[in-house]
Amino acid sequence: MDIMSRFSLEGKIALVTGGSYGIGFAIASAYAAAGARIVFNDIKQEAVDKGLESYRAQGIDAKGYVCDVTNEEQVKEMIDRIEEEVGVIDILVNNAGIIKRIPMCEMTAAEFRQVIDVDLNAPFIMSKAVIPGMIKKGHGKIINICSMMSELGRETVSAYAAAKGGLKMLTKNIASEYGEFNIQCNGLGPGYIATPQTAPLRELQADGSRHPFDQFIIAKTPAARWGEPEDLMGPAVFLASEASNFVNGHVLYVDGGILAYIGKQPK
Ligand code: NAP
Ligand code: GCO
Repeated sequence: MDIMSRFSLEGKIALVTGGSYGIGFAIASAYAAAGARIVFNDIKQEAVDKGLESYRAQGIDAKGYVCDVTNEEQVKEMIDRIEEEVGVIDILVNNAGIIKRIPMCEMTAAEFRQVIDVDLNAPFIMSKAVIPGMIKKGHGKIINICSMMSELGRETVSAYAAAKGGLKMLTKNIASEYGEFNIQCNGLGPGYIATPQTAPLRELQADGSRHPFDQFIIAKTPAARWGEPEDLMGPAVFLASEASNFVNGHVLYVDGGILAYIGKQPK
């Protein structure tokens, strides 16, 4: 048996939201290497253009669309355009996300809502838009980018944790409601990954020492390092491929062991 063919994405169309750079870009690059046709969106034309350049530099003929994933009208238009210009989507990665690191009692309701809108409402809007096509096609894969904050809280990230906790349950509900149509919906839960989103947590201090949070994460991670977007490629391909056709409603954590570890004891 050619077991590796079960990991192939040949002939599949994959849409990665917020895929111009960071984790989304790494996942889309891995999907292209596994044979998929890549489509991505970003909120600004310049980000889409930058993303297209980065994909081209890797020899990937991606197609980019400007779309704010929180805007249901824009999402509907984008999906209609993709179906017309590329084809019906087989794989959706709800990757687009924001974070606001503000002590909860100093956060405004508008700021809280903005994070919930991008990190939770948008995956609902995006999934609702692609599921009908997947049902017609007889298969589909939805991968929601969750987080350590789908399981744990920490100071200043109340909105983000609420959104990512909700995203874990939305994942389980989509799996429950649409599993009978051969649609698998799973979460991918990255640990602490070195991307622009976490750059503030890794900034060198004025005295050249590592950021306290950087040192904290190293002590909390058995792998004793930050993750790289590349660490997510294999797990993401698995969840998008036939190899995971009986995996549904699961959140696959790719965290170097953080969730399993109490943390390095002080010397
Ligand atoms: P990032 O570097 O901040 O990239 C986020 C992407 O989402 C950007 O391309 C951004 O576009 C796009 N985006 C934001 N709001 C959008 C909207 N309304 N519509 C369309 N696109 C939008 O983040 P990242 O670190 O790659 O993280 C990607 C995902 O992984 C997020 O869901 C994040 O919560 C999650 N995650 C990250 C980590 C980590 O340690 N980095 C760990 C666990 C989970 P613009 O740049 O144009 O705003
Ligand atoms: C933070 C970080 C984390 C990571 C990621 C961890 O401020 O705690 O940004 O939230 O982004 O979600 O899995």
